[in-house]
Amino acid sequence: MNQCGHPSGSVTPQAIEHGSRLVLLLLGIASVFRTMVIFACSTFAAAAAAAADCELFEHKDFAGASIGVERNQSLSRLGALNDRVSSVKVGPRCLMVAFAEEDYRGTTTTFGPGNYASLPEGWDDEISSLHCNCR
Ligand SMILES: [Ca+2]
Repeated sequence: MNQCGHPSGSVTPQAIEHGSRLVLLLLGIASVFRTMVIFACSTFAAAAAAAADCELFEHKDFAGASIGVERNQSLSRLGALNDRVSSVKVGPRCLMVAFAEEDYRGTTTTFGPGNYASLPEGWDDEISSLHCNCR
C-alpha cells in the first residue's frame, strides 16, 4: 500500500493525480510558511525600525533625558532638550542632520551611523532641530 491508500505496484492515473495533489498541497503549505516567515521578518524589521533610528541625549555617554526620532522623521524643535544635547546615536543606514537653530536653520552638521558619546567641537548643547534621514 502506498500512503494514498492505493495498492502499490502499478501506478494508475488516479494515483498520479493523487500524488500531484499532494505536491500542490505541500507547495501550498511551503508557500504559506514562506509568507509567514516573510511576514515575521518584516514585522521584526518594523519593530526594529520602531526603535528610534536617531537618539539624542542630555548628557555625554548617552545619559540623562533622551529623545528618539524615527527614521525619516524630523524635529523642528527639541523642547526640553533644546540646546542641551550632549551625545547622540545614529542607526545604521541613517544620517542625522543637526541644526544649531530651530526650524532647520543656522549652522548645520551631519552625523553618520554610529554612537557619539560626545559631540564635536562647537556642538555640545547646541542642537535645536534635526532630520533623521534613513535609506
Ligand atoms: Ca541651538
